Amino acid sequence: MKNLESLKAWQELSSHVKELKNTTIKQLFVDNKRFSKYSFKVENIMLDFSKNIMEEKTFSLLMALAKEANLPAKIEGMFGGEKINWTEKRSVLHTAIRNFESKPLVVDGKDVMSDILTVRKQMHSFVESVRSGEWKGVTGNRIRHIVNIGIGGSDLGPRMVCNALKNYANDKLNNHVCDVHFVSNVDGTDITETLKSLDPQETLFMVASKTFTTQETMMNAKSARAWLVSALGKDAVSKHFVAMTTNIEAANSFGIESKNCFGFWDFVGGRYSLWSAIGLSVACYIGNNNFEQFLKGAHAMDLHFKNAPLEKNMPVVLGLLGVLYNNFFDADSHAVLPYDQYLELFPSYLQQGDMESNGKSVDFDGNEIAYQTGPIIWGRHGTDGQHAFYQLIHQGTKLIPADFIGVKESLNKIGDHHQVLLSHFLAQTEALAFGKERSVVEAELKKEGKSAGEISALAPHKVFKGNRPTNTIILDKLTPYSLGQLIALYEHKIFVQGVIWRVNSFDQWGVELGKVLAKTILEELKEKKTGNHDASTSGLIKYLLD
Ligand code: G6Q
Repeated sequence: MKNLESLKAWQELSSHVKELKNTTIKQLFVDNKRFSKYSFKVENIMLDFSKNIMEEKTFSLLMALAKEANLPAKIEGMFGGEKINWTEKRSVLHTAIRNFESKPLVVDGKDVMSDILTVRKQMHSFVESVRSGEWKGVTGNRIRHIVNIGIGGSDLGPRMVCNALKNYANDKLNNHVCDVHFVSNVDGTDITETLKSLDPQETLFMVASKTFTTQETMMNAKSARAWLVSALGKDAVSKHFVAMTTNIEAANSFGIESKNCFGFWDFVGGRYSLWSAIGLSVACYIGNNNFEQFLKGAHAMDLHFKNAPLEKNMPVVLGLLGVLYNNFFDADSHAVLPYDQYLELFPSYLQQGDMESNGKSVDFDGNEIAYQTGPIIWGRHGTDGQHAFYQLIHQGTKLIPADFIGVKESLNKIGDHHQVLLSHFLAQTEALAFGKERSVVEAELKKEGKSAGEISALAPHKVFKGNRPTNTIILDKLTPYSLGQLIALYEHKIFVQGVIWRVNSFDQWGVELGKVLAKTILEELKEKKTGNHDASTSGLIKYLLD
């Protein structure tokens, strides 16, 4: 197989971008059809990608790159259950767990859809019994608090979604049926602070762990069990603990009965598992109907990704634009800026989704990669981000492509809040793209009555060069369905980029080494020994032990 940099489209892009760098977004907007050319809708999500440093030729070369990289066949392969996670010999089927077509999907001679539907039903009746109050704690109380204990993929997704869908967690009386809490960090403060306000009689722990061996999760689960047992006795465990795991045996040994274990499978990667049993806390919080809508939204995006032509395929377009800046404009990072308070955790969720997937430096064939792969993902919800780091995006020396995500209709209509929020949402991408020229700055300063000396001293500081690329993504409204679409959109964007960069987006070997070294250090800390390390690590161990 040819390497990426020897592909025709890659080489053409490379020489084309040299010329493109002399063009600005402002110049490109001389074409007054640019918005209609470079924006489209998928159901209730609109993407405007016109404010990019991209000519028609750039766009067609990006599409050619996708074809030359065999993207359409790779998409088919993922949906069809091919073992595209080849370092772990696994299919990648998070799309199957949100599939609502009644067709079998055979993997290794087995129809995975029937297992998926069995767990979906099990989750459904469990959620019903918790939310109706039929599920009782050991003292006969109903459950008012759910504590999800998990980390990484078993935490970030459900945590972000519960936060984003708070508005859908209420019953008819406008009360939360049950509240949800998340404990992830091995730092004892996390569990201690969470449990402080909870009544064990009304608390249900959900141990979310694919492997049921993760140190942080097991430690937190054991501390939670000790807390519960000290208040309500040993028999309470079966009524106050459930597990979401592929390792039912380990959950049983912990004291959780099989009927209270919700299974999933190796073909669901941790950071893609929120649609599976790992989403149980979400389903309990927002109810079955909303959870089903959430899955259906993701499924709709799956169908779009699978069937839409590349040019009108939202994950494909976003993915390729990311490649353009990452590989041809030397952009190291990509900002995700949601203008909706409910999406405040979206950037940190996406950090794992993207960086753990594409933060790789070895290709399909095990060769060291010479080009850039996954960017640094970061961001914060607007307008808070504006008052924090936007200065650097506007006037710093780094090119930071950004996605602005907003909603047309607010879920909280108070006075003019939403209009003000939208005004900032729109103004920022306008300012980033078009900037403010020196002549305009000088004219303004003159009008303010500044002297010639003052004008020439101040003007350079007030100039905005512009030409900062952005995508604008607008949801009609934040609903379980549209959130499902949005998350799936980014999941597929990550996949597209992984295909172009020729990396396995579905393994995460890079998190292993630190875990292994920590085991040795833990023993040393317990035995008060400095062990055999480099001078710095030994010095630090000694410092902490003294
Ligand atoms: C995600 C990773 C990782 C994983 C956690 C928790 O893709 O695999 O973040 O989700 O390490 O693992 P367990 O669910 O097995 O506890």
